[in-house]
Formats: sequence, C-alpha cells, structure tokens
Amino acid sequence: MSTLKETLRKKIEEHRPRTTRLVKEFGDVKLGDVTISQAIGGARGIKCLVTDISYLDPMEGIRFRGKTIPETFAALPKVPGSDYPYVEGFWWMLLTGDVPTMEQTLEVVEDWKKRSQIPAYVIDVLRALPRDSHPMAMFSAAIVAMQRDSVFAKNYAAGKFNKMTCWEDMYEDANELMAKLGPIAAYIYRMKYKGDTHIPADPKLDMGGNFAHMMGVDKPYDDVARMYFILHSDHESGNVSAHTTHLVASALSDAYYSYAAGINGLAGPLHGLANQEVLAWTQNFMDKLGGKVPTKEELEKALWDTLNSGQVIPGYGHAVLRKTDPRYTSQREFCLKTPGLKEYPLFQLVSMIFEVAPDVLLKHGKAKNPWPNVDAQSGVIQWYYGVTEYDFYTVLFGVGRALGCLANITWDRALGYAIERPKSVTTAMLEDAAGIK
Ligand code: FAM
Repeated sequence: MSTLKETLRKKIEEHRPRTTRLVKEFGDVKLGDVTISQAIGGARGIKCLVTDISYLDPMEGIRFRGKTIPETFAALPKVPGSDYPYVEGFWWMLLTGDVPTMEQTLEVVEDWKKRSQIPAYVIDVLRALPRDSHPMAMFSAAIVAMQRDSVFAKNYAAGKFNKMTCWEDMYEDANELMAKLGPIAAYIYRMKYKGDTHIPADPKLDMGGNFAHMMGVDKPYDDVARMYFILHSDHESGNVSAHTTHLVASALSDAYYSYAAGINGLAGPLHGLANQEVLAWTQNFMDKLGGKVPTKEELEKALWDTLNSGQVIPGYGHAVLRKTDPRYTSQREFCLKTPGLKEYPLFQLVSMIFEVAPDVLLKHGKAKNPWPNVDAQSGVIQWYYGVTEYDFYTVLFGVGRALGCLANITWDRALGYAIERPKSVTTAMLEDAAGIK
C-alpha cells in the first residue's frame, strides 16, 4: 500500500514539469489586465494565484479537487455507522487529488492519533490568557506557540533547506497541526464555557468523532463536525484566510506562523466571524419579538432597519459567488433531513430569511450577490446541538479551514512558489493613468 506521503511525492514529481514548462515557455502569456477599480477595490477578480486544491465557480460554487460537495461526500470512505466521510480521507483527497481507499484513510486516522497530544506548554499558554479573551485569539496564540516544534523551521535553521525536498518538512508540520487543532479547539471550548472540565480523547475515534467527544456533545454531532470541517476547508486561494496563509508561507515562514496569520484574518467580521454575527442578529431579532417566529413583513422590516443603519446583512453576499452557496445548501439539507431540526424555530427563521433577504438586497441594489453564503446556516446547527456560545463558531471554521490552507502551502513548497510581492502605485500614478490633470 502506498502511504499518503509516497502518493503525494509521486503527484508532486508528476506535477513539477507542468509548472516549470508554463513559466519557462509561456511565462509572458497574459491572464488579464488590472483596472483602477480592481487596484483600489481589494484586487477583486485579478487572476494571479494558482492552486489545484479547489476551484470556485461564481455560479456553481466550490469544487474540491474537481468534485462538487455532494460528489465529495459520496466518493470518500465513510465512518462506520455514519452518513459522513472521514475528515482524514478528505485530507488525502485534498493533498493528492485521489480518493483514498478505506485502508489509506485509516492510515491517516492512525497517523493523526499519534500526533494529537496537545503539548503541555500550549495548555499553559491558553490558561495564562484572560479567560474573556476571544476564542479566536486563544486559538491563534496556541498555534503560534507551537512554532517551536516546527520541523521546517528546525531544518532551515540547521542549514538543511533544500528547495526540492522542503515540502516534506511542511507536510510534517501540516499533519502535526491537523492532528492537534481539533483537540485544542475542544480544550478552549471546555476551558472557557464548560467550567474548565475536560474530556480525554477516545483512541477508538476518528478526528471528527473525537472532536465531538472532547467537546462533550452527543451523536450526531460527530457527523456535524465531519460535515462542518469538510465544508469549511477551502474556497480557492483568494479569500482572506487562504491568501494570508499562502502569503506568509511565501516568505518561507513555517506552517505555524502561516496558519496563525490565516486564523487572524478568519477572525474578521467580513470573513469567518460572519457566522457568529448571523446568529447574534437572528437571535436578537427573535428576542425582540418575545421568542416567536416573525411574520415575513416583520422580517422584511428588520432587514431594512439593518441596511438603513449602515450595517450589512450577515451571511449574505460574496466576493466571488453569484448564487446560493452550495455549502449553505448542504447544511440546509442536513437540517431538512434531521428530525427535530427541521421544525426548530431558529431553523424556520433562518429559512424565512432565505426567502425574504435576497429580494431586500436586490431592492437595496448594492450587494452584487444577494444570496446566502456558508455562514447564514452554520450557527443554527451548532445551537441546536447545544453549542450555543457563538463566539466559538469561528474556531470551528478555523479547524476546517486548516485542511485547505495547509494542503495549499504544502504544494506551495513542492512547486517552489515565489515570495509574494505585488507592486503598489500611488494615487497620483492612478490619476495619471486615468488622464486626470
Ligand atoms: N448586506 C448589505 N450590504 C452588502 C452585503 C450584505 N450582505 N454584501 C455586500 N454589500 C454591499 C457592500 O458592503 C458594498 O457596499 P459599499 O459599496 O457601500 O462598500 C456593496 O454591497 C458591494 O459589495 P460586493 O461587491 O457585493 O461584495 P464584496 O465583495 O465587497 O464583499 C462580503 C463580500 C462577503 C464581504 C459582503 O457581501 C458582506 O459584507 N457580507 C456580509 C458578511 C458576510 O456574510 N461575510 C461572510 C462571507 C463568507 F463567505 C465568509 O468568508 N465566511
């Protein structure tokens, strides 16, 4: 049986000549022009990043290694007795582009188990932080604290840097992180919100199952975790968390520095924090109505009040997508097929927002995409299963997002991607280019 690392090595060796040829023979081929509004407007739509891990079509949504979300869930080996696949098998697929066998998947399960112990000093770091620190700040601090264990950084410092083989060190660090992030997140959760009582890992369980177990949440939360981590893993390379991770890694910073930076970007309200904001918005609104599900008219008014006060409707809109996010749809389907959730008032309200908000946003006329993104749906599932501390939701996103970011930077090293350094211009230069006197 070929191991993940050996399979990846073969893929990398097959891939390298394609990148080399493109640069050597076709380096001058144009991919597009850059306009002033793109330069000022967050580089929207400029094609200057390369990744094969996932691709985001504006109308179709995400494909992981060429597979839509339903195709991904159908193809991967399932945890016995569960409807959802092993996160570990998905990691194999993201890294190699191949669907692993059950045997290959279980090899990653075992590998991560061996690596999953949280170092004692990380616990010390977490406990030293004020208990009211945001869980994303705690998560970021824990990740950067582990930098001392980076194999990549150690070998670099020892003068062992080799452009052709350094991906192997990145791969080691990436696997260490993937194995530890779930337990760290669960530790933060229980320290902050569950009276500082902790549940040891169960060696029989896979990553998703263990996460649910260490959080102290019963089945089917293990499936929620698997679904959630896979759905949040990757959204091609230009989003803030993926791009930040890639940018920092491009300076030959190791996986710990790079992913901590990505996490800090994910913590922003326009990115990962939106899922916390969706639930805060929805619940505040329900509270004002004394807990009852509103009428469509009441909802429409509340949405307009939000827009008129200059705020965004959280969970709606997207920089690239121009239709309902399939990650939203996938979570909605989970709610619709799960007894209890379908009738749950909060889900009914989230469904009603889906009916009302797109029209309101269209009339408002600003957002290019009036449809819901992944964050509009995720909080309600967490709440239903008792994870009601919505400050924590972005940490869940961060555990999943690591899959994509870390697979990407492993390939960045394998293909020797350059340090990122776009060119800036001054406002006067833009005025000159525009012909403004
Ligand atoms: N509610 C109100 N206004 C919105 C809006 C929304 N949901 N989405 C976009 N707009 C406004 C936007 O603020 C901008 O206004 P100004 O011209 O006054 O600056 C205008 O519409 C054009 O924006 P756009 O081109 O459609 O979107 P952007 O690419 O600039 O921004 C988002 C994309 C996601 C940041 C934006 O849609 C937004 O703020 N959404 C709400 C927050 C959210 O759900 N974030 C999560 C995104 C998710 F995919 C993730 O990363 N987890």
